Amino acid sequence: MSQSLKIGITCYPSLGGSGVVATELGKLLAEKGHQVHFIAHSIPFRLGTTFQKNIFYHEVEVSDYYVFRYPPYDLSLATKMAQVAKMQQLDILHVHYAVPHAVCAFLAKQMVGSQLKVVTTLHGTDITVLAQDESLKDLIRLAINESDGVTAVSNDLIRETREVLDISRDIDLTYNFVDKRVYYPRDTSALRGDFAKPEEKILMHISNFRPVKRVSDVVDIFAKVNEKVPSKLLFVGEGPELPKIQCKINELGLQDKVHFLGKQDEIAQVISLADVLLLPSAKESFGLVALEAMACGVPTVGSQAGGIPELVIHGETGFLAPIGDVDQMAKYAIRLLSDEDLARRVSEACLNRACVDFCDKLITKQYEEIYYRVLGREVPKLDPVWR
Ligand code: GMT
Repeated sequence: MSQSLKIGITCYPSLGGSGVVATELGKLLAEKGHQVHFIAHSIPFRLGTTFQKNIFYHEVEVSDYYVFRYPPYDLSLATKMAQVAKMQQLDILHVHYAVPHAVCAFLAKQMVGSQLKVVTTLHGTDITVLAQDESLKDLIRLAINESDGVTAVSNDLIRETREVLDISRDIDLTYNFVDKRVYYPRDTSALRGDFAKPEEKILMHISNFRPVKRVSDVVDIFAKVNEKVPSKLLFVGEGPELPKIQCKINELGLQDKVHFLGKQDEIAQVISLADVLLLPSAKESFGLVALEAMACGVPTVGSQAGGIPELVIHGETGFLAPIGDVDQMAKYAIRLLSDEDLARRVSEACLNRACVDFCDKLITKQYEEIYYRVLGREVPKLDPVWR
């Protein structure tokens, strides 16, 4: 029997941390010789459109038959999962985000048979927001309990999943990871002058500008920092809170100090411009963006929400304060920005931690081990020199 696996992956293909993790994982698994089939309504944005060995894409087409008031995407997805699983003889269906993906995988497995194993990865808001909703709770519990393997991206998310859904099954920890061939400190000397004067520091916030990110806190922190340390604030991303934030910046007279960069693809290049990343979220199961910054040598100042403290070690690779404590976060940022020795030490610790603890190679191997375990197969002696 071949040791490589046939793996179906479903995720949200547009912007979002869960989609990024799913796509990057699929690419790494394909590099290792597994056959990877993405099943989604569009090509995952990190996948690109050029042909890549071992990677296939299956598009879900939604039926808009006239009796449907709402086109049933979930049913079309479940059917497509089952079709691809049968046609390609998938070993594993790995779904990212519980709703609707884990539920669709459960349905697909009913159509295909128990030889198809389902692995569900919980990413955060599927539990911290959606599972709090009584209309979804039982469905999410069912999908999790019926999965052959379940993983979550932090210990805090595992704890919250158990608590909110009152379940006791095993959940594996699989932290987010970064591809170190992409995320490393980039030379920004030619770009920095476009955003800041030589004596100014750069603070950055990258998100989908949803209320959970507390972007207003970012502005408050920056206003306090700027009183002590001449600096600029760069916003990357787009989302519903953006107009409110723009008004706040104008009210505070900070418009000349803030740049809005919109959505950016070359995140490693953009993050490397920053001296500090601000992440004051109200909820954050892991905080992929803080890891991406860490891998570029940029420390995070943020909140102690969710899984952030599992990633950012307070005082070593960044600084954390209670959610909403903008005074304390500003003090930490000022300290980092005005003490060159501290900044250098913290930046080096960031590079080391990202490379060792959140290395793509390590986390991909953890996922593979879970796949072999749920299949009841022995983990093959995996290639000792991978890259
Ligand atoms: O941060 C977001 O709002 C996007 C969200 C998603 O579902 O794509 O990100 C979640 O998953 C990421 C990847 O596992 C985590 O790094 C983020 O912390 C998590 N977001 C939240 O928990 C708010």
